[in-house]
Amino acid sequence: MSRLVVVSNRMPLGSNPSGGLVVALQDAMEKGGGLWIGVQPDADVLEGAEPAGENAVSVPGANFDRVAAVVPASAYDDYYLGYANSVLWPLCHGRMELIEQRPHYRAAYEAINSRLAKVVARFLRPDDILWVHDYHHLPLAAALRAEGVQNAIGFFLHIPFPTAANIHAVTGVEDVMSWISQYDLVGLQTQRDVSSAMDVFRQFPDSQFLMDGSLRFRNRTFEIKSFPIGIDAAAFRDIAARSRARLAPRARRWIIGAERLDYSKGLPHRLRAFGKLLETEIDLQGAVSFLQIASPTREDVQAYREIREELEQLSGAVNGRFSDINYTPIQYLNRGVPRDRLAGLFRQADVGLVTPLADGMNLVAKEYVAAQDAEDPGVLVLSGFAGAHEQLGQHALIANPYDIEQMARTIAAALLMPLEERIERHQAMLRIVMEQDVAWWSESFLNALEAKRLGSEFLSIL
Ligand code: GDG
Repeated sequence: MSRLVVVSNRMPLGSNPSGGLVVALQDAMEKGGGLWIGVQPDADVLEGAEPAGENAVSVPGANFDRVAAVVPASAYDDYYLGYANSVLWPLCHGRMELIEQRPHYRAAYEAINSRLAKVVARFLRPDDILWVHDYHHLPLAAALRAEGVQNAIGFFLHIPFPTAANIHAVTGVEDVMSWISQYDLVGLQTQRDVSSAMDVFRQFPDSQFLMDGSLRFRNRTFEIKSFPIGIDAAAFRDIAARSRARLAPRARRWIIGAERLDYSKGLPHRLRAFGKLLETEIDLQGAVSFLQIASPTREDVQAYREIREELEQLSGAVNGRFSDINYTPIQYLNRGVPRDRLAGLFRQADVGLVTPLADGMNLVAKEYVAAQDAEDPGVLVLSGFAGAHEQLGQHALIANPYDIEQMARTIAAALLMPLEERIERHQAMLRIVMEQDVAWWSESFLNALEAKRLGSEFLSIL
């Protein structure tokens, strides 16, 4: 078993890191003795960090090794808020009008990845397999190859792959293709993303589609496949069942939504649909409330400040119109809540609204399903634009965020659904969420990557 080296922008911190990815990789890391490498702006203090050579610190205290590449804070902002979140994020989510391209963003993005590559290369052993995560690190394999690294390198993109038309919004698109081709295995969330990626490569004469399903771009052969990410479903179900969180008053019907306050999540559309529901279904006034948890994120980016204002205005307008002395239609929280509380709230809510405009997977959809009481489950309302639609779309109620009235009617149908149908749909979804959980996801990816490593080792013996 080779050692697993994971690279992601943020490294799991604390002595008992509990994020989904950490849980998923825990096993693999414990077996081979894992190493996790992240990026750290030099202005932030990392508690317990110890110097680990040039531009790096190590953070002891977890049951795998942790190293952070230390980078100048100003370059970090241009890389993280700039290129990653003002160019790549809107590009991948099809929000072209929000792209803000500046030459120094791109320069910082490449420079930080080169600097990170130097740190990674220093800690790497010849047999390690590397798994790089997300759009912050597209050029990392190219930078590692420039350092002479020949290890198998896998990449997983957590967000949608840009379409063949949209990709041209990014300056230097062939460089991006060439970055991607330096990985051995590229994992995407859905078949739809794989099709987009194939369409993108097909546009370039330097691409060749090989018989075994792999792709050749210039002198590199690699593979692009879908590996839909899952959640730690059994654990989430238990947390939800044990949680003491209560929606009050209990006599009322409850709809829930929870996400980072991101423009990709379709929150304004959802608030409008809820307003439309109360307007058209008069009986529901006073009888149903909507709890929307929207945790703040990337607030230094203009587009995020704007959507926050829009949501405050919209929720205020609906509440102003439909509130009564003992009734608040929308409870809008612009802050996060603890995980066990969130799980308990999911379990109590009659309807879970997951209606993004674009989303790689959307774990909330899966968590809502896992959290339900199987004997009296709530209804998942899902948009076709969430990656989760590929796995759950047959059994959820489908809402189109671009059709407010249709979405309002779908929420009404969810509230009216008889117990038998709720149980049937929930059972089907729960089976998928439990079977294709986060361990299944990481094992499938790592097995495929390991096969690549053994394949190229075999070829080098010949
Ligand atoms: C990216 C992709 C892809 C949300 N509010 C609170 C809270 N959360 C938790 C949820 C869930 C996680 O955050 C959000 O995950 P999502 O998948 O829904 O969305 P992104 O953050 O955009 O994640 C996405 C994912 O990567 C994985 O590949 O699915 O498509 O965009 O776990 O429960 N957690 C707590 N309080 C909150 O208020 N504790």
